[in-house]
Amino acid sequence: MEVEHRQKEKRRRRRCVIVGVAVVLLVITVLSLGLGLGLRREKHQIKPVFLSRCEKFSGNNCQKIWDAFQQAYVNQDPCKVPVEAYDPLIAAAPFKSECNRMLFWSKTKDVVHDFTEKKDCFITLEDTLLGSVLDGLTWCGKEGSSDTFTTGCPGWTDCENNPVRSFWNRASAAFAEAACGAVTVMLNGSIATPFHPASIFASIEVKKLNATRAKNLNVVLVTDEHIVANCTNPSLKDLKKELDKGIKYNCEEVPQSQIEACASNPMAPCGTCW
Ligand code: DVN
Repeated sequence: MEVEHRQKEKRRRRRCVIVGVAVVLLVITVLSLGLGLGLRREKHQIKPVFLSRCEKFSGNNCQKIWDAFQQAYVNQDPCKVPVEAYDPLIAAAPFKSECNRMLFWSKTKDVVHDFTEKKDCFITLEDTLLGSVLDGLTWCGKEGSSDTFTTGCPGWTDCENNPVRSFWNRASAAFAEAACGAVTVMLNGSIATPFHPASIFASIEVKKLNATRAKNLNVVLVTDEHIVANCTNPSLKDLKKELDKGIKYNCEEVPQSQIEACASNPMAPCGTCW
């Protein structure tokens, strides 16, 4: 009886040890998987990308521009970087007023950049020094650290004042403030609300167009075979109403195929694509 009881007790202890070891192993596996999946903030090399993209634009002190960039978010809570944090960066690499050449867009990113890559007629924010240097990148800092991280950063909608979103909001405002002469925007005619109030174009850029510099706003409503919105769309009436008094409004529906064909035709002069 006594012997049987001791053996039972031994077996129970052994089971406890095995379960304990299994739990520890499981915790270690989950933790290392989590770290591998990017839950930890990692230092990656954003600086070489920044500098090499910047050097493609001649006549700039790229190290000075990098320093101005970094000071906006380094050693900060990545959900508490306000748009104003990038004021020194915009001052270090200001946008030029390229009259009649500035092109805005909303929900038409691919068609617009395909067009500006092939034809040297228009300039989007992403064709400028700051826009092209930071296009497609993610970055953030951390309190108590002077490093730049590229993983584990808050996403676009995780918190409003994240370093990436604040940068694009600040840069978009400065780019629109510099807009001059005839300004163009490509909007998407395949969605119900081409001028959406939550977009950067509607919430920031349109509000910064100033009639002392910008004289016209030409809307190019890009359509495909499924036209959902045309120039009579109610959201475009809102756009017209929101413009600074003195800026003339115009809207044209243009098939995407026409824009693509024109972009690919080296003989087509600027300004004849629509
Ligand atoms: O005129 C352009 C240009 O100047 C730019 O800075 O702002 C204007 C375009 O912004 P938009 O009007 O908000 O247009 P979209 O198409 O709604 O959004 C543009 C971009 O902002 C997206 O392509 C996203 O960038 P990404 O992911 O391709 O690097 C980004 N974005 C906007 N809302 C987002 C978002 N990314 C993630 N989540 C969101 N909710």
